[in-house]
Amino acid sequence: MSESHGPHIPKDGEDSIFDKIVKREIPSTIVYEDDLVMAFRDIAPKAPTHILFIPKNRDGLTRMFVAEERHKAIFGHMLWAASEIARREGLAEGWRLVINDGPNGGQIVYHLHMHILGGQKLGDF
Ligand code: D5M
Repeated sequence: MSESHGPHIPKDGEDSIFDKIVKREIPSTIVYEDDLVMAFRDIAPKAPTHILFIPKNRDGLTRMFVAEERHKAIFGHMLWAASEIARREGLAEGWRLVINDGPNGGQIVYHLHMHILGGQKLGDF
């Protein structure tokens, strides 16, 4: 992450941390990639399997709250990609898909992303 622990909000025209991962300017462990999404292991895993996946083209999607009609297709694709990544990771026993949105949702990186968590029985929340 960046040096600060505050939110990471890319300015207009600037790359987010996750854009830099897409461009391979920041190293990551990529577990899945297609034309539209990229998935990589979370740097601070909260479960034995903790994967983040993102739209490669942020297209204004800093957070879920700002989604527009044109983003419907990428959301559909991301849900399909989640199922594909879960299968590749062998998560047949179950897993969780999480989106942290905005300050109260605990969002740190303002490039829309989904978390896949699994590999153990997850606690209630
Ligand atoms: O969580 C953002 C997540 O992004 C948090 O779990 C850490 C992860 N992170 C931050 N930087 C990196 C890099 N460089 N590689 C992998 N994972 C990273 P959220 O609270 O949903 O915004």
